[in-house]
Amino acid sequence: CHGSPVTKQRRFPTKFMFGAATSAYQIEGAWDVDGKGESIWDRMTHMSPGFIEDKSNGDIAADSYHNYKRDVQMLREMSLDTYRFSISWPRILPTGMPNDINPAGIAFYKNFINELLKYKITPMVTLYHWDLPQKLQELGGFANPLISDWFADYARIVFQNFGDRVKHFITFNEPRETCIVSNMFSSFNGSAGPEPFNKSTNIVNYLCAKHLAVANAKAYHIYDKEFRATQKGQCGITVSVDWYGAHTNSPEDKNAAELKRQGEWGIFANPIFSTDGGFPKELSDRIAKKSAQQGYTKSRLPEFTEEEKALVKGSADFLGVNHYTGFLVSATVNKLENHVPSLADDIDVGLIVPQEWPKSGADWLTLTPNSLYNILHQLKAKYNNPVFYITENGWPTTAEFNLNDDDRITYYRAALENVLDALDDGVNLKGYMAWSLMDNFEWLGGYTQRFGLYYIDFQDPARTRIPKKSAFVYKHIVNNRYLDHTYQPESMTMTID
Ligand code: PNW
Repeated sequence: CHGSPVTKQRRFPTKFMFGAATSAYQIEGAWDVDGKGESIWDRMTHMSPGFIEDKSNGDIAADSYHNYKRDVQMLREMSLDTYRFSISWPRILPTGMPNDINPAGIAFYKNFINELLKYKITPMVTLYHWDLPQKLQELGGFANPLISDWFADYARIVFQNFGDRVKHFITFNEPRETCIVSNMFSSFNGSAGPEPFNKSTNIVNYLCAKHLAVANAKAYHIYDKEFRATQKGQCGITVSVDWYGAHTNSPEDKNAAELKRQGEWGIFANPIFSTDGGFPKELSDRIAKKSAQQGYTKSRLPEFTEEEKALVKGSADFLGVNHYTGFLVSATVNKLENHVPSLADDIDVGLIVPQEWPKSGADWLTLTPNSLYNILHQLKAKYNNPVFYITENGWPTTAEFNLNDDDRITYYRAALENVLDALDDGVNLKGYMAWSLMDNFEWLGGYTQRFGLYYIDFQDPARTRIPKKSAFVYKHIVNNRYLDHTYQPESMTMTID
């Protein structure tokens, strides 16, 4: 070969879907307006404000219930193809049950979806993003196996009402956070957690993992049998996947890292996406052994019956991945001192975060080199390359007013470079959604952690949205389908192209 090598400019495919994501409780506000029922997050923040960093709640949040047209305008400003948002179960079914449908709730989402479609923005709808109807929690929530029927009934109502215009449904956002972390976050281990969340971590967590998998499967099969032929859409699930690498090359550390992966995401993805179905074998063996040592007559991890296994296997059209960060895993260093039965104790490994990984405004999140590429690579190999969407990815800053969010820009550029690498590798990745469209109620962090591409002052009654620098950079990437690492916006004035 002669001549100077020409490096081909890598581009995102024209059909690749770029978007942004939010969830109902974090943005909508209007917590008791127009017939909405109470959710567990309404109850918890009202009853136990001390558990929230700034003692705030989502009563008003970004007030998207009243500002949804402005939200759509922001999506248009950034030229985004898609918007991932969630439906509040108690807004459309105030008691959680299908006998009582709130017409104002249905109307709100219809108007909102129509507004998106008017501007050719593809809605991607999450059915459950943690705001369980309080009435269902009082019946045991995810500890009760009937949750799968309650969820299936709710899902049918969502498909019936919105499936003519929504072609991408996500049953659950992050089973790990629903069952393990937010039941409630692991530091509440034992009895110290806030009402009304379930408390016993060692049993409830695993019941939830199973019941949620069955709930997803029932909803999926309803979509498949009753709606797919006419609506022609897809129904998937979103799992949170951090990257876990081995701390050293020792076989012990490599095994520890693999076991950690199975405990963090295999437990939720394996029953649906593996060829064998069921929980990951090594993990269930481990939990059975630990349970026996602890004197239980049965494993704390409830196995699926053969019938359930078959129902759950293959019950998703795509794997949505929320990815933020990574850790190194050790079989010997930083191990737990507290041996209260729990998933963490069952796995029993140590985590290490190297000093040189840049820190964010949240203690759990660092910029971990190549983590997004690494997890896609692992998931592709493990589950035979299903259709993927990155349904969340983002970087938190602190609450102070700063529109020049260069650290967020660095994070997004690194992540999108990983997306291009994954596409080069043949990963079946169809889209990428930034978390989040705007600053919002960050759960236990309240309004102290900001993930938005748009800034919001939560003291301002109008909840004015102001684009951060990252919004301009993201828009430039989306418009050009090209990752320019040096681009700087000329001004901070947004327009719609
Ligand atoms: C996701 N972790 O939650 C949620 O889906 C969003 O609602 C949330 O706002 C966003 O990430 C940012 O936190 C996670 O500790 C919460 O690893 C915690 C973890 C991961 C995801």
